[in-house]
Amino acid sequence: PGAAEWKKRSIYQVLTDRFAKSGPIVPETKIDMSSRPYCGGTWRGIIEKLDYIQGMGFDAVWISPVTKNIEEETFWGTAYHGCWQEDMYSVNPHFGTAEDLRALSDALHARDMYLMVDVVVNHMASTSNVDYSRYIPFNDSSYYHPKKFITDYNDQKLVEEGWIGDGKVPLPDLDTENPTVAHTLYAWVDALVKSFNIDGLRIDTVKHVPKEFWPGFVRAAGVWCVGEMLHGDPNFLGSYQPYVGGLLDYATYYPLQRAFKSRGGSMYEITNLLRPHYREKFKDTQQLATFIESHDMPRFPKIVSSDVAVVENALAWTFLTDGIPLIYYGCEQYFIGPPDMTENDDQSARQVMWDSGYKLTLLYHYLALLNQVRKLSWNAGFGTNLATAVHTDTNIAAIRKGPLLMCLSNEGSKSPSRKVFLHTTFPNGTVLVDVLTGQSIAVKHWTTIILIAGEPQIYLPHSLATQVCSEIIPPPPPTNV
Ligand code: ABC
Ligand code: CA
Repeated sequence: PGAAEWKKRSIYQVLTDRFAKSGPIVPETKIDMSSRPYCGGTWRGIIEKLDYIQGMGFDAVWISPVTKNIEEETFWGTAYHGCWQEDMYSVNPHFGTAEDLRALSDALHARDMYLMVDVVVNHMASTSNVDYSRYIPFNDSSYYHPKKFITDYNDQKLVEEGWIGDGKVPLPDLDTENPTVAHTLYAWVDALVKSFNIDGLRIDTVKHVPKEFWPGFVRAAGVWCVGEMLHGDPNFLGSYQPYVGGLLDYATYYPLQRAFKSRGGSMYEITNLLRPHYREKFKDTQQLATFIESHDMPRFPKIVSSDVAVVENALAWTFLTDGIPLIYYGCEQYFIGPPDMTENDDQSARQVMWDSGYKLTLLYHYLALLNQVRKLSWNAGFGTNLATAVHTDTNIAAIRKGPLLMCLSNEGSKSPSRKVFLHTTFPNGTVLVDVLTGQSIAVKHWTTIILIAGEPQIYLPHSLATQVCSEIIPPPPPTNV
């Protein structure tokens, strides 16, 4: 599948090791997470939880890298995240067999869901002494850049040729400028996609490989790819889009946090992202994956706000603007991270999911609703119209996208009711229904909208709103009156 198919979808990201074990849930003694161990999640485990994922309306699942990793226990723990590659032609036995991975692919396809696999081509991984002979297929130092760690992330040549990691776990950097290396990687990805029937790839460390490498790689993959570039600058991010296609939208990630940060956040942070001169930095904003959480950062409730009303507003933005919604497992379980973790600890968002009991929480139903709204409106103009702001102030943003109008607030559940006067851009007399509460408004030249308890409002024209399945509509929010 290509970009056009992926744009209509929404992605649920799991860490394979942490999401689900297969078989009956047996109570276990608390795992000691300090050694960063493999916790036992598998591809079979994911298969058993597809009802849970699909029940939220997701139609694509992103899993951890699948290749065999180094087995050692290092200073930074084990390779449970899958990014420490050793043998690119074998699968990681901790996650299952090649047959299990194929079974996951088949199980997804039987539900019309897509499989997205994380791939790493920038580096392999090692313990302190690098032994090149153990790598498959790049078993000689001549396939790598000389060992030199990246000390300055603003030095682009060093970012491309230097090594990630440190003396304890160096990540030997592949010489992707060497045509033999490049062509071997192209052949590798072609075979990987075909042998597991993969529908899309998440590409690790895109900015660590020269741009020119990527078009050949994406072509060889033959499926839509979304690249990871941990970089908040939209100009830099946008400059890679012609080479990769899809990108994880880190340029939105940081403004979103600032907008929703309790006290002091401004909604101009996000409506600015909808202005033409901002969009021009990107070839196609509909190929940006929009997210509030990832496995590399602490959870949104930890660094931004744990007020559910605020989380709901941020999620509405994720689903109902132009990018492809991307949700990291556990968001719907209100995961915040272990209390003893500091804000820069990348382990804090990697809890095991089975502790949650996979409950059908309010947020679970809310995500299902967002997915449904997006799907229902897609052909009614949502897919072809870009989002535009019709009102912005410090605390409120109202955004129109095709048939949809949403009002977002960053004030939180403790805030008093707020009245806004909007020029909605819908024709006078249009009846819009808030799918969260069922309340309707009739559009006038200036329409009054009342926001209660910091909750988002998501309006659709009456005919579309009535198609939103009522049983997934969460109970109305608590009011302060
Ligand atoms: C382990 C430990 C860490 C320890 C580290 C040395 O070793 O867990 O606690 O600090 C995998 C694992 C990690 C593991 C690493 C290294 O491997 O998941 O747990 O860390 O062994 C991708 C993946 C990530 C994966 C790898 C490696 C790469 O998403 O899960 O990590 O395969 C850089 C890369 C980025 C990479 C990230 C981890 O490191 O560019 O691709 N992610 C600046 C730089 C970024 C840099 C970032 C963090 O710092 O510009 O390039 O990311 O070091 C914004 C700015 C950004 C700035 C951020 C922090 O602030 O705009 O530029 O990012 O405002
Ligand atoms: Ca590199």
